[in-house]
Amino acid sequence: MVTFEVNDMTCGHCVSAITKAVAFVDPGAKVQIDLASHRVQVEPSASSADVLSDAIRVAGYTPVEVAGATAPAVKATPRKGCCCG
Ligand SMILES: [Cu+2]
Repeated sequence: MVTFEVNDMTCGHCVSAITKAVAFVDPGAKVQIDLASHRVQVEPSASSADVLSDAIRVAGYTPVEVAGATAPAVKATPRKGCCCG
């Protein structure tokens, strides 16, 4: 399990962009995103943390790898009216 903190991930659009970016480099990866805490957790199937980090960066975000973190079990509530992108 690789965990990133992505502080410029602000809405559902960002979540899907990051999900797609990860799926592009590693289609078999499991992605779990908690928007409220800006955490992206990936269970890679055929990639490394570096590859995933690059993919998120290329999608336009700034991932910071979090070592040994456990994301809280909080449900993400997308905010309305996000003006990102
Ligand atoms: Cu967004």
